[in-house]
Amino acid sequence: MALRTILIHPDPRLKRAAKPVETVDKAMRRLIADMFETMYDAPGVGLAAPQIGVDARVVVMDCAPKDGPREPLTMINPEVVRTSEELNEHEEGCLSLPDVYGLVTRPTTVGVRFLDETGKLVERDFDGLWATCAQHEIDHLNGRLFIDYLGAARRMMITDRMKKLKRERAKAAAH
Ligand code: GNR
Ligand code: NI
Repeated sequence: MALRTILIHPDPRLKRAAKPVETVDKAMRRLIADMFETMYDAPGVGLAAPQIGVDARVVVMDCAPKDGPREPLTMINPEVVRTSEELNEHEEGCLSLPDVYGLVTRPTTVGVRFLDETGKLVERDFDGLWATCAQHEIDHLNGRLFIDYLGAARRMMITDRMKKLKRERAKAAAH
């Protein structure tokens, strides 16, 4: 297993639709293991493959309470098949946007069809943080970040802040 580097916005690899997975093989299970290690280390409640520069429709999540047992969930080629009419506003963050938070309105519950890490087709309903996170991660697979739901002015301010952060990190790494 290996920790992978999480890409920071802006990066063209975060803006592209990711490629569907064709076979769930050993290499895929190794990628999934690396993604969980990277997500728990960060720490975060979800991670999408494009965030580590991998062009594949793969998501890992764990929105279980921090004081309880882990509930790792892998979604390959996920598709939203149902959304509630009821909407819910939730404060979101993103590992590709360090220290940025914003309110995003999304359906309260969603049904998602996906392949699990064994390649089995699964359909599951999500609510609460799981529903918010599942939609946030599927957005990543479609090249969309949560700041795309905010106003243009706010988004530009955040993008400028992230460019500055990346410049400072590159400078620190060179020393
Ligand atoms: O760790 C994360 N927390 C979070 C909080 C509210 C809504 C979505 C998320 S996902 C985020 C990790 C991440 O960036 N996943 O892509
Ligand atoms: Ni994210």
